[in-house]
Amino acid sequence: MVETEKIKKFVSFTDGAESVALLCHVNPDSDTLGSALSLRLALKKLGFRADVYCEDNPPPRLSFLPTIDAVNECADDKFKKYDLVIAVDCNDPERFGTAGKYFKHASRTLSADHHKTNRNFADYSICDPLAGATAEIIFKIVCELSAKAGYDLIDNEIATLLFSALVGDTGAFSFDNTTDETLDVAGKLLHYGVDSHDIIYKMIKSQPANRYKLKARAMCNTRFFDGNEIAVMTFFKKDFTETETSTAFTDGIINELIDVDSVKIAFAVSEVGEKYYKASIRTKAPYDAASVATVFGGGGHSRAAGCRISGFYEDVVDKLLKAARDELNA
Ligand SMILES: [Mn+2]
Repeated sequence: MVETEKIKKFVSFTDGAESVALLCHVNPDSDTLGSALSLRLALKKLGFRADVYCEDNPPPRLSFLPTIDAVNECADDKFKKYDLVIAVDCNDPERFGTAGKYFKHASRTLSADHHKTNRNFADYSICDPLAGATAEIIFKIVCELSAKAGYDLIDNEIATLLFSALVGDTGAFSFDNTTDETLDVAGKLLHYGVDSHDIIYKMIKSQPANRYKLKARAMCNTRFFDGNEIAVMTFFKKDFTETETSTAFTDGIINELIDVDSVKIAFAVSEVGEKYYKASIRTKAPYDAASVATVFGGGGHSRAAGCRISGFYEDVVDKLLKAARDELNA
């Protein structure tokens, strides 16, 4: 849990600022988007210019998020030098991708994050690896902004954005990163009329037909190793092409693989370029997904992490298997 003093110090960095850029990570998920967009709304209520940037456009399945169209809406403006840049849910400046240009030009920089691999790259950072989502920290920041303003800034849109972020990062409160604190924040957000059932249905359950077809292919492509303790599912280029999908559609499919009883470490490998692959990693406790990802320069959380690897497909799988075996035997 983040100490109140740290939240107060974080908020004090907004004093004297007029313009704020909020930066999301590449391949944005509901946590980075919901956190940035909710903070944007709160800051706008207080009279700031507040803009959200992300290298990639939000995935279609998150199009229901309130104010999602605000992402990159100022990307064509000449305005680049913000008084303050806040990185949201990013463990490393590399995660900004092209949006990093705003970070470089900023007078002051802040970071709010929950990755234990956070590299402490901003002028002031709050990183709580025990937070289920960065949105838990953003909720406290908005509460502190409210206390300073003398009225409650949170409304249904802000609450919906934060709640969606919690749902995404905790698998609708089912992963082991869900704490009493997570549920406490979620409960408070419900007071603002958040439609929790609708959000969980849209984020976890409903899917377009082409994602279902992509999932079916990935399941057929799954290989099990070491007495079914390690498993690798693969999304090849042709799977994306033939189902008219993209890597944005793979989100969450790997969770079905780590839910197989015997599987301790699961990989979802996506072919993203010529001899270039993106790997998502899921583990069951006590095996650490982030330490597997770190072998390849990636990062993430204890149970969920990711990395990128170049090479021939079979070599990539061999490298992942070696890293997984090292983790199982560590
Ligand atoms: Mn997150």
